[in-house]
Amino acid sequence: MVSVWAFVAIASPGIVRALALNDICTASCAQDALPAEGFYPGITIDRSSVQASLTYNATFVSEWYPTSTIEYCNVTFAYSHNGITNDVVHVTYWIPAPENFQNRYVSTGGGGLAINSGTQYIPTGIIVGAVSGITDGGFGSFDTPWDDAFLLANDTINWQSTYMFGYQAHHELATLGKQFTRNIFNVSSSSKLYSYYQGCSEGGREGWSQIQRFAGQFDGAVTGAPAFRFSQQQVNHLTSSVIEQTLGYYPPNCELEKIANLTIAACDVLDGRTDGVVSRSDLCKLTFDVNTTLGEPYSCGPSEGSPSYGIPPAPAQNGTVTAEGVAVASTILAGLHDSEGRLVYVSYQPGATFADGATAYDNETDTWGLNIISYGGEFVAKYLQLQNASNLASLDNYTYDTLKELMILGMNRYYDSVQTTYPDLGDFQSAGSKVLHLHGEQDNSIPTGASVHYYESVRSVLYGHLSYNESTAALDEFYRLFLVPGGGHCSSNDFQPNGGWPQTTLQAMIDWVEKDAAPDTLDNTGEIDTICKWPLRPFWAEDGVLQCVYDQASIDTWMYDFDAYKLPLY
Ligand SMILES: *[C@@H]1O[C@H](CO)[C@@H](O)[C@H](O)[C@H]1NC(C)=O
Ligand SMILES: *[C@@H]1O[C@H](CO)[C@@H](O)[C@H](O)[C@H]1NC(C)=O
Ligand SMILES: *[C@@H]1O[C@H](CO)[C@@H](O)[C@H](O)[C@H]1NC(C)=O
Ligand SMILES: *[C@@H]1O[C@H](CO)[C@@H](O)[C@H](O)[C@H]1NC(C)=O
Ligand SMILES: *[C@@H]1O[C@H](CO)[C@@H](O)[C@H](O)[C@H]1NC(C)=O
Ligand SMILES: *[C@@H]1O[C@H](CO)[C@@H](O)[C@H](O)[C@H]1NC(C)=O
Ligand SMILES: *[C@@H]1O[C@H](CO)[C@@H](O)[C@H](O)[C@H]1NC(C)=O
Ligand SMILES: *[C@@H]1O[C@H](CO)[C@@H](O)[C@H](O)[C@H]1NC(C)=O
Ligand SMILES: *[C@@H]1O[C@H](CO)[C@@H](O)[C@H](O)[C@H]1NC(C)=O
Ligand SMILES: *[C@@H]1O[C@H](CO)[C@@H](O)[C@H](O)[C@H]1NC(C)=O
Ligand SMILES: *[C@@H]1O[C@H](CO)[C@@H](O)[C@H](O)[C@H]1NC(C)=O
Ligand SMILES: [Ca+2]
Repeated sequence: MVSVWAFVAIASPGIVRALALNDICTASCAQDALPAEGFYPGITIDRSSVQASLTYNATFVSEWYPTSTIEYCNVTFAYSHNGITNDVVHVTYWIPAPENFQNRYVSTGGGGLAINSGTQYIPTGIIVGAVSGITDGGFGSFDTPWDDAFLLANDTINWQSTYMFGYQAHHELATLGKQFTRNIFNVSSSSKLYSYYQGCSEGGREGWSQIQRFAGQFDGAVTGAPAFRFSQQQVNHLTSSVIEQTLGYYPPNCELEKIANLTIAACDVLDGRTDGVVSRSDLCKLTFDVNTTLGEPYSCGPSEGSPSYGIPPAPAQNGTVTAEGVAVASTILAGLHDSEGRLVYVSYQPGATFADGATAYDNETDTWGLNIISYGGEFVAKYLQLQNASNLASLDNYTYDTLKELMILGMNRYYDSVQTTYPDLGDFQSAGSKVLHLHGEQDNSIPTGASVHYYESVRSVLYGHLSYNESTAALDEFYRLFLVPGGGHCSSNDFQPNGGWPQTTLQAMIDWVEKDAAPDTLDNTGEIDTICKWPLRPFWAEDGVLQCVYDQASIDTWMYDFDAYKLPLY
């Protein structure tokens, strides 16, 4: 049927009036374009659920795409998996105007424990002339996060939700979305429809879940700061608190912020350019001594706290950096080690703020105490202990070894669903697919080193027999990693605003896939306009010109031997 439509369109170009978006933005048009029954075995689309609505002139502002005013048709429909009762999955596809359609499809991902980001990322597809999709994973609604659906009862995992979140929902979103795109725009099965992915944080992990399993599904994927190595990532959010508890010191938040600020001030210049940006956190790691912050005065105004981190309000604070504060900061920066001194997981780069180390002010006693970051606490309470709770009540008796054991428990339980570290990308490469992986060098929520370590796992699994330079050159053919100077978690960093954030990465990916223009650098916003490709590192020479340099000592600081595990931690 599709090819007949294409034939008609080609055979009578003079007769066919150019279609406008409102010609095709109807529920019945969308219904006609649904993938045929049986197209996706095991899935039944509810053909009566289709809704379509047109939006003109909506302006979207994001660090992930250029500010744009767009028109789009919002099509939503539901499907279910055969044999599962009460199973309803919703997908939304935004459709560009026919004159803007560029033969492309784009899936976009979520963040935190949400499988989609509402309207935050989906415009990126319309901007590049693509049909663009999001899914609700079957968790209830587009606004329902996975953790609301994860337990069927205390002690009973909803495994369907787990595999949907892990990878299945995105596979379905893309498979259905690509066919829907072909049908609505009459792209015959013999013509190429380019397909892409863009997501960051949990959305970055979702992208990798597809790359690792469905080799040719996307021609190009842009994955930012992926929340992969999921069990380590989530439990690691508790590391800073357990360090504070173990060392017996809960620093006022202002003290840790001051240590971060002093680190930025000291390390800024190491990259050759004094711009308030730590572009070389590796040189900072090699040369900066946190002890130098001892005794420095700090002062902060009152804070409102942060509900998403569970942090209560606090009054104005001042004081001087203490030896205990320095010890907490250095222990955090060293990464989690077990009781035998073996490395369990990596920390944030020096210069990143100590978000996980946030403490809670008690206005009754005028003291600072434990604050349990809910990302970590919920993972342990709900996903490991299987209790319907959104956080742990305490960290009593938690040691570094407890954290290691929890990481291993979660890794084993969720290895094939959310862990997402399968390192053999041979099939992805053979399919001709490409990935651009980026990560803020000063991310305070997902360690930058977590991304470098995965790159390193892929490199050694695929090309361990080659020299380092030969193997990174081989990876360059399909997998390129970029660390954003001073970048925060999936965005520019308030503490280093001149660092900016790359805004046109999806376009760079399109140029790579469709024009074979592989990016050696990424364009960036802000004062730093170019981002170097790993393992090259930015350095500004005396003439002020950016060079992307090879620096073995710096590269070595990004190599981790997670010797607390008996098997390789990919
Ligand atoms: C959208 O913006 C264009 C250009 O400014 C304008 O001509 C058009 O009338 C607007 N459409 C609607 C529906 O507002
Ligand atoms: C898209 O359509 C669905 C279904 O009508 C609606 O719930 C949703 O709010 C719409 N989204 C946007 C951004 O228009
Ligand atoms: C978990 O608790 C929330 C509210 O605290 C409740 O809405 C939900 O139904 C509970 N889920 C289960 C599986 O008990
Ligand atoms: C696709 O083909 C059908 C059948 O010829 C036609 O009704 C429809 O307008 C076409 N759509 C586009 C976007 O060209
Ligand atoms: C920092 O100070 C601590 C406590 O005095 C000391 O143990 C440690 O060796 C110092 N670190 C450096 C790099 O001098
Ligand atoms: C510290 O705070 C106290 C009480 O709020 C105030 O009296 C004092 O001036 C402050 N000191 C500095 C150095 O800001
Ligand atoms: C003290 O903190 C509690 C809990 O955050 C809050 O409910 C209360 O209003 C605070 N009291 C004062 C005097 O600020
Ligand atoms: C499930 O576990 C939570 C947290 O431990 C508890 O508050 C709740 O009462 C339990 N629900 C049932 C039905 O036992
Ligand atoms: C912590 O350990 C102590 C001593 O072994 C024990 O009494 C207490 O119940 C433990 N607390 C928790 C929360 O497990
Ligand atoms: C690897 O390549 C870099 C340039 O990218 C070069 O400086 C370095 O010497 C090479 N290393 C080896 C061992 O050839
Ligand atoms: C840290 O630096 C930021 C500016 O980047 C400033 O707003 C903040 O007050 C500083 N914090 C401290 C404790 O000095
Ligand atoms: Ca700098």
